[in-house]
Amino acid sequence: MSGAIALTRYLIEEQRAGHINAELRLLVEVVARACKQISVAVGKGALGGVLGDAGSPGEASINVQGEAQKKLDVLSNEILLEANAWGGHLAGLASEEMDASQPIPDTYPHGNYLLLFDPLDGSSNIDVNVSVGTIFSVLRCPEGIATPADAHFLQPGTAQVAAGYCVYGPQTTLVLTVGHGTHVFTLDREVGSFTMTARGIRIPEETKEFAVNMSNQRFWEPPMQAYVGDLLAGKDGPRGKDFNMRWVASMVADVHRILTRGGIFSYPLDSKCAAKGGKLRLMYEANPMSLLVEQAGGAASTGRQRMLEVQPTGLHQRVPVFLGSKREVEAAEGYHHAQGTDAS
Ligand code: AFP
Repeated sequence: MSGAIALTRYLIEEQRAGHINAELRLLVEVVARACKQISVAVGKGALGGVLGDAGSPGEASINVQGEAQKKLDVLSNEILLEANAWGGHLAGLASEEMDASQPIPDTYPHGNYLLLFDPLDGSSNIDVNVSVGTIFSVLRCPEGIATPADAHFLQPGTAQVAAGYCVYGPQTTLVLTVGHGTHVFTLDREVGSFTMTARGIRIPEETKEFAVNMSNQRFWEPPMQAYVGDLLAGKDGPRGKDFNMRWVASMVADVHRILTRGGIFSYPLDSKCAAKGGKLRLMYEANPMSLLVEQAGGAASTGRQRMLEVQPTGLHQRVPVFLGSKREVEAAEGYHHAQGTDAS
């Protein structure tokens, strides 16, 4: 692709433009390099002995979410921890696979940033060769805090200085924002580096495609029942157009499709996950995806509130999620506001 630039050059240009500093540039480079390592492991699959559950036979290893960990969940987490420990850009990090946040050991230099990540999103798809991914979010460490604790990570999504995901599918694709648009980089396996393949992507404001786990329909709240009911009613219904549905069950893959051609992704509140506040995690799933979507002209909401303005109360907090094409997210919010019950 003529004019295609490497990730490194893009980040240097952002630094020259004063959008990021050298420390953040190097941090993003370190995360990207870790994603390349994870891509190799995922690509090997059974040949690398990395499929299946972690833990010993009959004794699954369970993470803080109460979910059985896959070998690749654990391996991806280790790769990101190791890569980011010695770089000198971080004061601390937090992961879907770890109960508490982890300050950088004193044996290494400390930096000014906090990194949160879902090391391998879409675990239920690992063993069936469907796209999975890594999602990350970068915050500033509060001034004067040398050893950050969980509370220092509890900053609203608007405070993110960078966010991205890497999807491990037919291609390995890194999608990144440092607050100046959302850009796509594809891993050039021959060169071994990420090359920009789309700059400043824009999500169409309107769409005819929705993504939701329909098997949860009977557990949904009335606003969601009404909203999806009208989508399914199609052109003869109040929406006046037919909608198609997609659901990969890997948020990275569903959101990548939406960033590429539009659509709405939702994981609403339902009576199964209501006690937890939702299914998806705010700090390392909803917030980074919401920043990427907003930077691409889309919208992201809990159904009742702009996602990036949610004040976090816990590292592994869960929230209802609606994101994608602006007008469609506004439509979904309309159904929730109309029924006025505030669940957020
Ligand atoms: P796992 O990583 O535990 O597979 O969860 C994936 C996920 O968090 C997100 O990537 C999907 O959108 C969603 O859960 C899938 O949920 P369902 O399994 O209920 O469809």
